Amino acid sequence: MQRRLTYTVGKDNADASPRDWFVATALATRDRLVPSWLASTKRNYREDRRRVYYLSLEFLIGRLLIDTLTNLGLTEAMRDALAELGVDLDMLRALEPDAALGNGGLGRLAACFMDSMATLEIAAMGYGIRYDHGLFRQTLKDGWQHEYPEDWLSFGNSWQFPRPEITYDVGFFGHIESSRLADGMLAHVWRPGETIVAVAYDTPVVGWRGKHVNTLRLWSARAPDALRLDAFNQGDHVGAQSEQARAEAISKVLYPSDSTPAGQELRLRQEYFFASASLQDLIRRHMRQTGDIRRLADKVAIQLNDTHPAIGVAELMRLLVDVHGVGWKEAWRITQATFSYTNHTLLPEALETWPVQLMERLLPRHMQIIYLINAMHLDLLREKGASDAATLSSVSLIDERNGRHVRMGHLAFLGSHKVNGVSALHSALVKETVFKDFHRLYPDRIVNKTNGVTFRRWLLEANPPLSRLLADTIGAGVFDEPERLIELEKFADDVEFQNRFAAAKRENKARLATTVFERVGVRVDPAALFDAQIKRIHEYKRQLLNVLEAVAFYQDIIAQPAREFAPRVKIFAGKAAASYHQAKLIIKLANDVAKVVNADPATRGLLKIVFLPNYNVSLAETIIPAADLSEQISTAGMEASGTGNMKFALNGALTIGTLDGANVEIRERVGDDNIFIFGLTAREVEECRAKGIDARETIAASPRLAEALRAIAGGVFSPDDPHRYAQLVDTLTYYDHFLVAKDFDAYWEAQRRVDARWRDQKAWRRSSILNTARVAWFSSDRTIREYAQEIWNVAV
Ligand code: 26W
Repeated sequence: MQRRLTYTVGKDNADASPRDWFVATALATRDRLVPSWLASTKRNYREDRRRVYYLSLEFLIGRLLIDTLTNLGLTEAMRDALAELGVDLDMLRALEPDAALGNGGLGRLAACFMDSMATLEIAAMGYGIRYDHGLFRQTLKDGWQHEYPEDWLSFGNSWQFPRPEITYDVGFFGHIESSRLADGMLAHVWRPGETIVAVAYDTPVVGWRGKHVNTLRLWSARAPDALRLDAFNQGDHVGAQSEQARAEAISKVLYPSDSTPAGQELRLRQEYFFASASLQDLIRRHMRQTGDIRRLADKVAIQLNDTHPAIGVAELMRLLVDVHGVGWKEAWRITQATFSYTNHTLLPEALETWPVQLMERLLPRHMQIIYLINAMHLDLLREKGASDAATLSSVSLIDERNGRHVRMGHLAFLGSHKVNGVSALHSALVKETVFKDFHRLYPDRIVNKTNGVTFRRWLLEANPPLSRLLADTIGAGVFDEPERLIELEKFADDVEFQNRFAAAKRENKARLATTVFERVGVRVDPAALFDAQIKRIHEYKRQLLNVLEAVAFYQDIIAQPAREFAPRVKIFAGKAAASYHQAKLIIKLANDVAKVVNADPATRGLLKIVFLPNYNVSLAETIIPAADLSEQISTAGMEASGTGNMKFALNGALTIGTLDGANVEIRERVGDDNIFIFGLTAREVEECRAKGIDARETIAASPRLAEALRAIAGGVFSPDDPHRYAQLVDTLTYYDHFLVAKDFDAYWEAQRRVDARWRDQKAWRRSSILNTARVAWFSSDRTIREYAQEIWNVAV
C-alpha cells in the first residue's frame, strides 16, 4: 500500500487524501490477485479447457474493494495494515463509486454469475461494454425523480487493465460483393461503409478463496486511428472530429430502460459492436489454441444474456461462412452447438425487434443471413408438415404485422441448442406463451435454470454480524458449503440462539436507521418492523399496492387511537425509467404519502414511510441485512424470477409475496408457515384478464380500499395539487391491468398475518432463522453448476 501510494499515486502520507488512500489500497489489493490471474490464464491454455463466454450488455457490479479482499481472504489483514497507517478501511470502502453498468436484475445476475464461475474454476470470460456512464443517478426533488448523468470513471478505475493492443474492427453500413468460386459456389464479402474500433479493458474477477481468476472484458469504442481516418477525410480535421464523436457514442452510455426496448439505431449499434468484437476475440483465441475453426463448438460455449447479443448468431454465421470459408450447413451446426440463450422476461413490450429497413441499412450482410436462416427454418417446418399459415407466421424470424421487423428472440432461439427461463414457473410459461409454437417443434430445447445469488457478496460481505454468528454456530465452512446452512434448523427454537440472531439483525437495523436519517432526515426506530420493497419501479411490481396498504394502515391507526398496532417502517427504493411517467408518478405518490404520514402525530409513530433515493447495489447491501419483511408482490406470472427475494430470505427476512417467479420455489423450501403468500395465481390472473379488468365492483366490495382511493383521489396527500392522482385512481378503477384492486384485500389480510407473527417475537425469530437455514439452494454456485452440466457441457 505504502509503495503504491508513493510510486503509483505519487503522494506521501502527509498529502494523501482519503481517495488517494483508496486508490493505493485498491491497487495493492489488485496486485495480490494478479499472480493467481496469470496462473489461471496459463492453466486454461495448458489444459486446453472448454471455455464459457457470457455475453451481456449489462454487468451490475457495484463496489469491488471489500468483495476482492473477501474472496482473497485478506480483509482483516488489510484492515490492520491500514489502521497502523491511521486509515480506516470502512471509510475507504464508502469512497468507491458503484460500477452500475446495468439496470436491475438481469445485470446483477450477470455479476453474481461471474463470481460463481470463478469460484467453480470454470474457464469463463464475461464480455460487455465499458460504458463511460452507467445507470443515471436519481435524485428526488419534492418527491419527483430527476435523472443526472453518472460518472463512475471520473477518478479513473483501479480494477481495470486497459489493453490498447487488443482491438478489433467492427463494420457498419456498406454493401456486399459476390464472386463465384472455382467450385461454382458464391462467396460474399461485406464491404462496410464505416468502421469502428473496439478496444479491450480487462477486469479480473476473483473467485472464493482466490483460487481461480477469470476476466471480464469490456469494449470501448474508438474511431479508427488518425492515419486511417485521413484516408477518408483527406485532411478534414473537423470532419474527423465528428467521426470520432460518432464512433465513441457507442460506448458512451448505458440504455436506462429495463423493459421497453429503445428501438434506436444507437442501441442496435451497441449490440452489434460488442457481439462482433467478442466473437472475433474468442475466435482468435480458439484459432491460436486449436488452429481449427470446425472444432469451435467442442471448445466454446456462448451464453446470450437475453436477446441483447442475439445479433451474434448472424455474426458467427458470417464469420464462419464469409471469413473462414465454412459451408453453410456445417456453420449452422457449429452455431447452434455453441450458443445458448436465457430469456428474462415475458412482457410482450420487452421483446426486442428491429425494423428490417434499419437492419438492411446498418448490417446488410446480416440481414441477408437472417433471411437465409429463416428460409431454411421455414423449409424444415414444411418438411415436418407443420406448415399451416398461422404456425409459419408465428415462428417466422420476420414479424410482418405492422412494418416488417426482425424478432431477436426467435433468432436467439433458433441459433441455440438450449433456451432457458430463470425460475420453474417462468420456464413453464415460456413454453406456454412466447415460445409455444417453437416448443411444439423443438420440445427438448427449453429448460429451466432457477436464478441464484452469490452468498459472498450478499451474506458474508453485506452482513458481518450474521456471518460471525453463523461461523460461531455451525462453523466458517458454511461459506464453502452453503448446504450446511441447514444445520441452523436445530437452533430455530433455541432461545439463546434466537436472541443472538435477533441481535445481529438489530445491529444492521441501527446502521440502516443512521443511513435513513442521513439521506432523508427521517428518524426511524430500529425496534419497529422494517418492511422493504427495493427494485426498479414498475407497474407489474406493484409498488402501488404497497402504498395503498400503507394508506389504509394509516387510516386504521388514526381511526382507532386507543388500539395497539405493531410499529412499522416502510422502506422504498428504486429507479424509474426516465420516460416511464406512470412509474415516476408512483414515486411521487409514495413520497407524498410519506410526507403526510411521517408528520402526523396521530400515527403515534406507529408508521413511518421512507423513499431512499438513488437505489444501487451498495444501498441494497445496507437495506437487505436490516430488513424484517421482504415485499415480492408482483402480479403473478409477470416477474420472471426475482433475485432480491433470495437475498432477503438468506438474510433472515420473511417474504410477503405472490406465487410468482422464484417466490414459488422459496416457499417450497422455507415452508408455508415461514412465508406470507397471498393473491391470485398466474392462471387466475389470466382468467381474470379474460373476463375484464374493470375494478369498480371489487372496490365497492372493499370499504378499506375504497376509503384509501378516496383519500388519494381527493388530494389528502397532495393538497398543493388535489387532482394529481385523479387519473391514476381512474385507471386503477376502470382498467386494472395489474390487478392491484383485485389483490388488495388478500394483501391486507396477509399483512395482518405478518403483524400477528411479529407480535410473537419468538415465533418471528424462529421463522426468520428457518428462512436463512433453508435457502442454500439459491446460491448462484448451484445455478452455475447446473448451467455447466446441462447447457455448457463443462466439468465442475
Ligand atoms: C431491451 C430493453 C430491456 C432491457 C432489459 C428489456 C428487458 C430487460 C431485462 C429482461 C429486464 C430484467 O432485468 N429482467 C429481470 O431479470 C432478472 C434476472 O433473471 C429476473 O430475476 C427478473 O425477474 C427480471 O425482471
